[in-house]
Amino acid sequence: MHKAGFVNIVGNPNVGKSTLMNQLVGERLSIATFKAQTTRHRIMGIVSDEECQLVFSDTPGVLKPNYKMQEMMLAFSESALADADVLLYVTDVVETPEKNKDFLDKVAKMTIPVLLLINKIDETDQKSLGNIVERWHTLLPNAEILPISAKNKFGIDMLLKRVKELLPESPAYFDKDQLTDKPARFFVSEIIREKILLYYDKEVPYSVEVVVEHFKEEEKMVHINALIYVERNSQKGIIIGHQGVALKKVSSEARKALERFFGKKIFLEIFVKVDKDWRNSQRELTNFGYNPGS
Ligand SMILES: Nc1nc2c(ncn2[C@@H]2O[C@H](COP(=O)(O)OP(=O)(O)OP(=O)(O)O)[C@@H](O)[C@H]2O)c(=O)[nH]1
Ligand SMILES: [Mg+2]
Repeated sequence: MHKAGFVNIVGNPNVGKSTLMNQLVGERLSIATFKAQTTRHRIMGIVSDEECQLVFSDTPGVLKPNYKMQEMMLAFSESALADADVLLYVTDVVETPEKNKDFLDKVAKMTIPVLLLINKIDETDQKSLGNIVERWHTLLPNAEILPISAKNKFGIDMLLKRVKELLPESPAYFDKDQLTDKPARFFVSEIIREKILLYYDKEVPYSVEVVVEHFKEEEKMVHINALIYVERNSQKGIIIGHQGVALKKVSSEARKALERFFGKKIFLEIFVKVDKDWRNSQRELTNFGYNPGS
């Protein structure tokens, strides 16, 4: 009997969904930073063996949209409620459970198995954890509750075992050697965006989109040209920095991370361009690959 299914990871921003997905898949597919709203897309990570195929989906943290891009992000999160065979609802030991109640109400009404994962238990003690478990039990009475630490890989093997038990009988959805639904270019832009999230403050990283204009993989080397789009001229100045120092630093960090990702030498060129208010332009969002419906 072969088992396969969609195991979708949802929850509020910054609770550790991407860290968890990377641990479950055993690869650093999804970028994860200390900043909320790091993930903007739905990203699949596929784990296969002889008897089963787990198709994990990492999704953006649930939020109240302020502009069109965030509407797309929320739509990605909601799409993960629609096609899940098993839902992993992630929370952590610091967030308020009542945040984003509408989304939680939808989760409470679901008829598929829901695992409520309380992440970051390395940051709390036994007694507080007991209280958190109790509160969540009232909020999602039908969910199985598992305390984990994604960062320390605590509880992950048990979680994998439980997910496999809950998986429906089904043939595989993807080739057994396929790792993700996204092309190499997507990971290039995400790795560059990760460095931007880490390097710049305030609104700047959130106003950025990274587009890979040229990507050519050779035997020992990958040639990449990327464009960083910002919303305003002032942001372009900040990204480039005095005498180009900031951009140089980001390029160099991104290049190192890309070399780890591809296991090859990377030739990377990055330019910066202004695209006014792209976060509110449906046309630009579609161009940039924000297509939650497809
Ligand atoms: N202490 C601790 N920190 C963790 C744990 N798991 C994740 N984190 C940290 O939490 C922060 C957010 O992690 P992400 O994986 O990016 O969270 P996310 O839910 O994907 O966030 P969004 O994509 O913004 O919704 C990062 O700084 C992680 O290192 C954990 O088990 N313990
Ligand atoms: Mg994330």
